[in-house]
Parts: sequence; C-alpha cells; structure tokens
Amino acid sequence: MDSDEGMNKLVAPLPKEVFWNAHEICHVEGFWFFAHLMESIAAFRSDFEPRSDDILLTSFPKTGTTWLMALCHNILHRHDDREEEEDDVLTTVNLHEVVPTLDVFFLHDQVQDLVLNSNRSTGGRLLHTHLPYTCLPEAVRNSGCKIVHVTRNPKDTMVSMWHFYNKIFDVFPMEGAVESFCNGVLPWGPFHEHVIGYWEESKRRPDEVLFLTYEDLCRDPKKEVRKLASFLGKPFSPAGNGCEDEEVEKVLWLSSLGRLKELEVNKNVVSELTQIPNSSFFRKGTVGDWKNYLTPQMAERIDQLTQLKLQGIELSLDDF
Ligand code: PAP
Repeated sequence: MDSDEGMNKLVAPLPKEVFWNAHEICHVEGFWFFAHLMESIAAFRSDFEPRSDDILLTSFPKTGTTWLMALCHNILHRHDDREEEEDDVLTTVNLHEVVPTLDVFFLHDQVQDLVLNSNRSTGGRLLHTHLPYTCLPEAVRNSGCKIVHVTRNPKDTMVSMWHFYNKIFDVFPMEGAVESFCNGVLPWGPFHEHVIGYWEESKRRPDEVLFLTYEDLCRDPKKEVRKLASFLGKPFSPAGNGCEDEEVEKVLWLSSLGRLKELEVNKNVVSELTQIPNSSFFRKGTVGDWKNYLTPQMAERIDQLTQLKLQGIELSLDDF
C-alpha cells in the first residue's frame, strides 16, 4: 500500500470539515486535525517510543510554542561550552527544527533521525507536540516523561493564529476566524478542551506535568524560568544569588523574541522541514494585542465561551 492509499484509508471514514474555506480537517476523538497530517499523527501515536528522560513540550498552536522551545533549549544547554554566539545552534537553525513537532513531522527523515538516533548520553530528548492530552500516544502518558504545557489568552491566541494562517494561506475574514474558533472547528481545536486536558493532568501529576501561561511568562519571566528550570531538573540557585541571577537573565535574553527575530536564519530562510518561512513564527509577542483586531462583540463572544467552558474548573479568566 503506498502512502496516498494509506492516507485515504485513514481519512476516508472520519467526519470532515473545510477549515477557512481552504483545508480539510478531520474529527478524531473530540478534536480536529488537518487531514494531510493524519498519517503522521497516526504514526506518532502508534510508533513513538518514549523514554522516561524525554521532555515533551505541548501547546495549542500560537500559545507560546516557540518561546517555550527556546527557554527549555537554553535552560538545558546553559552550561555547554559556548564561547561565541555562533556556537549557539539557534543562530543557524530555526527552533522548530531543533525541537521537532512530532504530530506534524513524525515521518520526516530529519525527525526520524533526530528521534531515533539521538545520543542517550546527552540526556533526554526535547520534543514537542500540538496534540491534546487525551490524544497523546498511550506510551507517552504511561512513560513518566516530563510534560510542559504552555497556554495563552484565547483572544490573543486567536489573533496570532489569524496572522499566521493569513501568511501561509489566503487572507481570511476575522468574523469567520472567530466563528470557527468559537465552534471549536479548527486544527487541534477546540481550544478550551485542549487547555483543560493539560490543566487537569497538571493538577493530578504536578511532578510530571507543568502548566505555564504566556501571560505569566511576560509578567514575571524570571520567576517562571526558575520554575521551569527546577521542573526540568536543572534548577538555578535561589533568587538573590548574583551569579545565578545573571544566568537566568542570559537564558531569557537568548530566548527572547527580540533576539531570535533578528537572527538571519529567522529572517530570510524557508525551513526545509516546515516548508514555511521561519519568520512566520515571530511577530509582536505582546499581551492584549487582540484589542487591535477584535470588535467588542467578538471579544465578548470569546470571553463568554471561555467563562462557560472553564466553569467548575480551578482555572479562571484571570489566569490568562
Ligand atoms: P506555533 O505554535 O505555530 O509554533 P507559537 O510560537 O506558539 O507558534 O506562536 C507564535 C507567537 O509567539 C507569536 O505571537 P504574536 O502573533 O502574538 O506576536 C510570536 O510573536 C510569539 N513568539 C515567538 N517567539 C517568541 C519568543 N521568543 N518570546 C515571546 N513570544 C514569542
């Protein structure tokens, strides 16, 4: 059976919709995924062999994935012998190639090499997925590997997503984008159920699942980075120690939007892996940018939905 045949077999029986008049998405176990990724998603779910020392970053798209990848990479590699800035792999390779998104690229040779042949002696692998918690490979959920989830204000997520997809697909009206966001009919959606899955698991298994928000990272980056480093087993010394403070600041700077956005690799290169310009992952990175794009009615609609979905859950609108 060739790949197209395999894909057709996978996709044919699934309920489908067309996302933003352009791309087929399929409904699987309560969530929507791009039809063209179904083969990769299925392979990741059945064939991926987790290791207990893996670190799996998880996120709904546009909630701070790239930032989280950078922070974790720089925390884990902060004691590497990097004398010159060029010694930092991030100056020549986009983060999405350094930390592969397994549900999207699992079958890509580059990712297979990275996943299968990475050297154990260098410690756990840093990997990423956009899959919701309940759709993770069962082996991952049972492996005890560390999971870090990042989420973001739903209105800022929506607006960031609108900018991103407008760059890589045709421009789509904001009204329609809000509609699909609120109906939950969008890739990896619905958003709220996606967040809730990881939130609940982080409450159930706090030592293995860490839940972060983009807003907390913006509000108190040093505190959040210290928390993240401790969770990853690479703690900084307690706050107040001058030397370690500098280290925290260095990790933040190396991971900052301002720095990464200006690197040549992130300005003018189309990644062979993602097939999209690396620059698409970097925009403004501000909290509350939705105010520049959503009408009060659109904002109200998303807020009401968020309130409704988070009812009875210890996660409030204020956390965003
Ligand atoms: P992904 O899920 O497709 O990988 P993701 O990185 O989550 O995308 O989202 C991109 C958003 O993160 C952009 O937000 P904006 O559209 O509101 O501006 C992007 O600017 C922001 N971003 C990317 N890198 C960083 C970073 N290093 N620090 C802070 N924000 C960042």
